[in-house]
Amino acid sequence: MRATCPLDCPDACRLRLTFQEGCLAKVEGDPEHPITRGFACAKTYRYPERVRERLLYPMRRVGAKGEGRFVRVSWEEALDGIAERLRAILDRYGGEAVLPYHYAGTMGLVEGQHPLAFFRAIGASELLETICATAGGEAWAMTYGPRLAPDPEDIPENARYIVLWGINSLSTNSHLTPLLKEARKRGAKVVHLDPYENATSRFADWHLKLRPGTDAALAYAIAHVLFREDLVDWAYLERAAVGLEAYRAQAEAWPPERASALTGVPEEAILRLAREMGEARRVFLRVGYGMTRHPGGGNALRAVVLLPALLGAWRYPGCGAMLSTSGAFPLNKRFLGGRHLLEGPHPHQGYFRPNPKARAVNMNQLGTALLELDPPIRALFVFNSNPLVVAPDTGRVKRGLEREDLFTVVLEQVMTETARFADYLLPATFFYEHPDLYTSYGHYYLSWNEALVPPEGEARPNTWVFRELAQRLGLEEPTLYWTAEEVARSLLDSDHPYLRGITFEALREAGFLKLNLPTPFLPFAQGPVRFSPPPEVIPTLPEPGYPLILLTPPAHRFLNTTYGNVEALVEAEGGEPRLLIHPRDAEARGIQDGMLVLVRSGRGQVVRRVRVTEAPLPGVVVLEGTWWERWAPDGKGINHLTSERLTDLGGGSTFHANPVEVAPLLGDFPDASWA
Ligand SMILES: Nc1nc2c(c(=O)[nH]1)N[C@H]1C(S)=C(S)[C@@H](COP(=O)(O)OP(=O)(O)OC[C@H]3O[C@@H](n4cnc5c(=O)[nH]c(N)nc54)[C@H](O)[C@@H]3O)O[C@H]1N2
Ligand SMILES: Nc1nc2c(c(=O)[nH]1)N[C@H]1C(S)=C(S)[C@@H](COP(=O)(O)OP(=O)(O)OC[C@H]3O[C@@H](n4cnc5c(=O)[nH]c(N)nc54)[C@H](O)[C@@H]3O)O[C@H]1N2
Ligand code: SF4
Ligand SMILES: [Mo]
Repeated sequence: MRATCPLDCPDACRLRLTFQEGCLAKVEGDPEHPITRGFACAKTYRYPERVRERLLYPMRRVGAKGEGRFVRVSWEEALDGIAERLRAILDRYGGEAVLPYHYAGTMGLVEGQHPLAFFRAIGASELLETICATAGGEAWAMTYGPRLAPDPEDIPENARYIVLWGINSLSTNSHLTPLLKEARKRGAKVVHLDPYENATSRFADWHLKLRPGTDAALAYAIAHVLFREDLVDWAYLERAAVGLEAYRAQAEAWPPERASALTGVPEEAILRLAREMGEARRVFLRVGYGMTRHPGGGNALRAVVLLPALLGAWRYPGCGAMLSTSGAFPLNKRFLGGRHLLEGPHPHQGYFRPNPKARAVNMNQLGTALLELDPPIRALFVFNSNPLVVAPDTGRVKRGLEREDLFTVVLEQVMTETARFADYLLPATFFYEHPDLYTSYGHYYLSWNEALVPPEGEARPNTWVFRELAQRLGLEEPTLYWTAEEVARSLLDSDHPYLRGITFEALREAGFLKLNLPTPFLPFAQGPVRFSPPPEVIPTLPEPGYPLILLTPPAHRFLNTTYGNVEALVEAEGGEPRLLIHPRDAEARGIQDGMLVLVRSGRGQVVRRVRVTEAPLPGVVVLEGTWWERWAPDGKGINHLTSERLTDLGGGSTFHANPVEVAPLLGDFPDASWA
């Protein structure tokens, strides 16, 4: 039986699933899917082990918040209890006292987005979904408009120079790798730009290490050389570029020697990179969200993705820049998650009402929202997310979740560290137990999953829970009660040529279908490409007392915190989170390989074991993976160190912009109250 992997990963793989007595026994990649090509990833082969840890019944808290003591209750009791408490809060304080906190535990549009219809129908506070992609998204929108990219399937035949910039694609976009290998066989060179050496650097023909947050300066220096040596494609720029003059003036100000001093990249390397790109022209640039997780991340991304435009790379199939392919899916999202309810004004819809002007809460500032918002958040619904561990500034998030007057409902598949704070904890289904529609942000296939087996225990889909609650509150909004199929039919209700022939029936029959893209697919071959306003250079700087910059990128074998409880994967990642530090920085602090150290930021401190390695640049320390708290020597996750600071564009997260200091841990572990 087949289904699409629901995880937040650009690959959106098609999987072959084997069940034994109704239980998932084996997961493999579908050989018939042109991107999946018959292999899953190191993580998803272990999905059956993840399932063994699942929650099976609704539960009510009996211990203190966070303690994790619950009793089993019936669904009736849980839903009645939640509805009663919610009604009291809505009556007394109104909809804005309620906040949904959700992200991409599943990328399925039905179980991921449609639950929002419930919150919009009661006029809840809106959550701004900014934790991952909005800085990049906004930067892309300013520069190119729709989030389109070359078709990855065109890369091998056409791309002659491949630049992987701020992305560890061998770990985070692993189905790009076979395409890169094929391109390389045909003569393409692969270059990686990243502040530390990782799997992708080792795969690449050439790795350039640059200081975090200095990408815009490096991009300008490349542009400087391209203009100076007349390697730009004037014919393309004349028809496609908007606002080139102001940009060119900025590039003038960044000769390689100046950029070298800021970025740490040797001048000769900048010259060589610019010349090689300029001579190749058929450049495929894969940018990740890595460089966007900085105070100047939006501007950095804009500066970098303009480079293929200077070269006219968009004229060739498989060439140009790829941030995401998501903008190609022309779905009709008007009713998804009750978006239409935000359009207002609304006729009376029963007792509780939508509120198009409901206040918005940036999900990167959950701690502050729970501790300081006025009027306060009184009910929090968490689903498809693990905020205690993934949101910045865990100290504040934890204090928020500990509030006795906060009513917290968590819908989860497993007992996460967030789930332990729930007043009611509700067991969610897995992707093969509920139907759903999937797009992708790394390729152009749309897919549909059937429910392949009945849910185990008493697990239920998110949408089922919100339907039940809606009924108990007497809500009348019809989209709340739509089945998955009705949601999917509404999404596919579009005349866009990319969706021609893709009916619900056809998609259900085939499982996955490629969008009807024009061939050859040449987005932005005619522009417009907006060079103005010229991107700003906003470097990430250390702070007094915190001279090192900590990066916290993904681990190869976890997907955010998903899989972080699967022992085999935890073991393969080394059993505990480790801080990578350069020998020069280690020596200056009397730190030796394998020691425990205290890592401090302006937010808090954690204890970690170090690995002394030349992988990071001096001045940069790296901790791969958003590990569950329980694996850390001090039981504290890495986001105790990160901040709620937002990016320049899109209100995004700044997970790679952490000024810290590191010192050997002397004596006992620090008291938790210090932090
Ligand atoms: N195995 C695995 N795969 C995943 C995930 C996972 O957790 N594990 N997460 C998924 C999700 S939700 C996402 S959003 C994507 C994220 O995947 P990516 O798009 O790859 O983004 P990041 O992993 O955040 O950053 C990638 C790289 O950026 C580097 N970096 C940090 N700061 C800078 C900088 O200033 N400049 C440059 N040039 N590089 C910098 C980091 O060192 C890191 O190697 O991956 C998805 N895929
Ligand atoms: N320091 C640091 N922090 C980071 C990052 C980083 O690089 N560094 N990365 C950030 C990024 S890019 C992202 S995208 C976020 C990700 O943050 P999250 O979206 O919170 O991702 P996960 O940690 O994987 O948690 C998803 C949860 O959803 C649950 N889930 C899955 N499917 C379903 C379902 O159908 N129903 C319900 N109810 N639950 C389900 C899973 O069991 C899992 O516990 O983390 C961010 N946090
Ligand atoms: S996590 Fe990504 S690479 Fe792994 S199976 Fe899922 S979609 Fe494919
Ligand atoms: Mo993400």
